[in-house]
Amino acid sequence: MKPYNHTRIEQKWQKRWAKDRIYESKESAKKKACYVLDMFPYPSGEGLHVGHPKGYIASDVYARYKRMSGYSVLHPMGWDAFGLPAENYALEHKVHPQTAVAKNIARFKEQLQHIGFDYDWKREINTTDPSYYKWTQWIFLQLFKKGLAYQSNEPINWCPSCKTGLANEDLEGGACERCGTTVEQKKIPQWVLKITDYADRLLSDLDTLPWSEHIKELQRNWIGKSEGAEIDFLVSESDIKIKIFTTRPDTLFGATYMVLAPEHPLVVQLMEQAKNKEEVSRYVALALKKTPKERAENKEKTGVELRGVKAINPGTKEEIPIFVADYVLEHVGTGAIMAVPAHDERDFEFAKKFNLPVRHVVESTESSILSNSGNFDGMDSEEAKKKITDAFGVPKTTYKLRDWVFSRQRYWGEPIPVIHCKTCGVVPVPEKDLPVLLPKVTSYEPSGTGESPLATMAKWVNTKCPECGEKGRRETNTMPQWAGSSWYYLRYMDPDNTRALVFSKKEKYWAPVDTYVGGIEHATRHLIYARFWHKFLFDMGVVSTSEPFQKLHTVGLVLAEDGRKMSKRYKNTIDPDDVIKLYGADSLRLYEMFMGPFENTITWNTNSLIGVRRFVERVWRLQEHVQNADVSELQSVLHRTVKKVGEDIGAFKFNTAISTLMIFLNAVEKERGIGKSQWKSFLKLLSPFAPHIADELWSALSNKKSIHVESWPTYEEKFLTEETVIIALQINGKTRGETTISTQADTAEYERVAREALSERLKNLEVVRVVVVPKRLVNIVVKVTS
Ligand code: ANZ
Ligand code: ZN
Repeated sequence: MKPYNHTRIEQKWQKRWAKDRIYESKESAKKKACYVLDMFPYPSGEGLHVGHPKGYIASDVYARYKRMSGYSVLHPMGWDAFGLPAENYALEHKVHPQTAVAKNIARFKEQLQHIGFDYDWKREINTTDPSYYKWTQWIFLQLFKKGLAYQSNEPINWCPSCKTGLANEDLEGGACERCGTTVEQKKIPQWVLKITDYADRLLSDLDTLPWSEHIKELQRNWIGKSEGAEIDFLVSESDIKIKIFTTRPDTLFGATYMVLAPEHPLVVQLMEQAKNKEEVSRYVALALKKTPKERAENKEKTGVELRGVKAINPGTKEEIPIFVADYVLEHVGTGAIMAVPAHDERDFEFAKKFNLPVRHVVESTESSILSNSGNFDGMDSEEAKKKITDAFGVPKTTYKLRDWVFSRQRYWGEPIPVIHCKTCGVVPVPEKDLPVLLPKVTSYEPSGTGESPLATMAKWVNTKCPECGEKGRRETNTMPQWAGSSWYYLRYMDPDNTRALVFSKKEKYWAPVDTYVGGIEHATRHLIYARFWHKFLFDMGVVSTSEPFQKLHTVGLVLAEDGRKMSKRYKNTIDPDDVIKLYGADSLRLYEMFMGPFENTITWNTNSLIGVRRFVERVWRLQEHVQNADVSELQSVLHRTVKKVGEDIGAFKFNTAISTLMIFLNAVEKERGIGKSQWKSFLKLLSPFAPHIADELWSALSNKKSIHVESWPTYEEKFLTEETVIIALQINGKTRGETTISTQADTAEYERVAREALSERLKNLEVVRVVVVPKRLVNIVVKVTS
């Protein structure tokens, strides 16, 4: 037997697989499709550390299992390469982003190839390829034509450090998710996508998805649907109306004051009529200086009354005071509220501080019943919501989800394909002129003025209006990083198509993605954006399913050995290439799948990796003990292993699948031998996890074809029955019979079986104790009567 040389074996098989093209995906009339997808990586300059491939290994194991189970499998890989990180890396290292991206991709690809994945590299995509982003731009044009992409001048989140506008999804607690800088509000012309038009479907279709409740809840909260009413309150002695949004119209009669957000347009107007104009304007100025985060974290409520100005509660017809306070947010509801201190905690705090009346209008008994509410007294609160809305307002549904701010004032992104013309306005670039190429520039530093660096490229910017032929200016903003990743999974189905985004026959074959694997951090951004675009493409008839991804598995982090996140910054990253050199890709793969439940965060442990490597070596040595005839003692455990490993892989329970393989190996070593056909089955079960050694040992059996195109072993029910042993049954040390019992039985089961078998003899005897010798005997000790 040759020594186990993982490097030789792994390089040999990686070459062979590529040469024989065994992983190429084909549409096949005879086979069902199974599309297995990884969230594609951002090719950063740091390369991969051992945490990154955990999800890729899992999807690889699953894809291999599905292929062997008779599916035509699509398991592609590509690069999400536009966006800020690539551009910042390029700026820092003084190379063009395109050069940096090409270099980083080459490095990533090399690392991935060493791990032995079964990707169909013929389908590789790169979001920065013009042949790819042509279709990203095409989707934008369709959105524009359907009125779902519009220009806005509303103030948006602006990161002064990244020098670009950001979407709400790009913030974390009011700060730029990328660099941590507190964002400002800035008025710059923006392109915005009307994702809110899809809010209801994004919400209700969650119920059709077999995703974890946790992820669905994250999305539900992000969309944040509130059902309620809009009610107008009249300002006394005027015809000014203040429109409020409430989820509790049933509490209208308990509204004892009103509050306007400091930014509310009526504040300026009403301030003029107030007796304390100076005070109000000072308060407003102060409030506007606070960051959204500071406002959200406001411990002590602040505010100022518009003295001398009153509103009329349409329910009670009473005059109530109006306040300006920053606990009311400009872009929630209408930016104005009716305050009901008796039933709303925030209002209550405020009312206490400003000494405002608290009026209870809903008494919670068995159900909630109205009081102090005129004609509505005694009514159930659910009914009252409807009745009061009918009488005083209109039903209204609001969402926390905002329209998607879609333009960035940066260089490294897809140009937005429109032309501005003095006469014709905004004119879409004709589809035949796509892609609008991102021009090569020498300086791509962000200008910081709110204009993209592209704006300085006169030659590129100045063009002809496609409609009137007069002078036009190209849009100089680019798309956000999330654009290319919002539809990439479709392109893998048909990556070379020059005439369509995807040929519908291919789309119908592969869609939807069967299993999608990636990080939980994408639960509310990428996964909402992609679902939005997908639904839009569904409405356009481009895709045939209303949801893009069926099963979704989130991968748990791999922490560094020191327990911290792996990061260049902490100098605690481990390069998979180093692990592969020392222990082999098969050991790395097995270890990452064995380290614990897939979705858990787990600390890297080199000793455990070495333990896994020993398992691989034991498998290697087993080839010496293969005999022609099956070892009958192994039949039952083998069939149980086949069943368990298949079921576990299907359920992403890789760690228990591997321990089942380990238990089987123990059984083989105990028997000191394994039959050839049993050995073949075992190698197949091992092959998704350790594809190289499996193929090496498989070919040693004179098999010509790769194990990875073989079929998955099947099990027979009749072998699944548990193993049994025969045990002696004794009373006071004298054998009185025997019986069979499962080898898995515990002491209680032994005792139960023995008492039952000897029940005739034990009649009228007093049992003192029961001695169990597992797999040998049960001795029942009884009181001896003379
Ligand atoms: C009266 C009321 C009585 C309210 C009550 C709640 C409880 P959710 O459910 O989170 O959507 N609200 C409305 N616009 C606001 C704004 N711009 N800034 C801060 N708060 C605002 O919250 C809806 C409730 O939040 C609304 O219903 C309103 O207070 C408040 F017992 O109206 B409610
Ligand atoms: Zn024109």
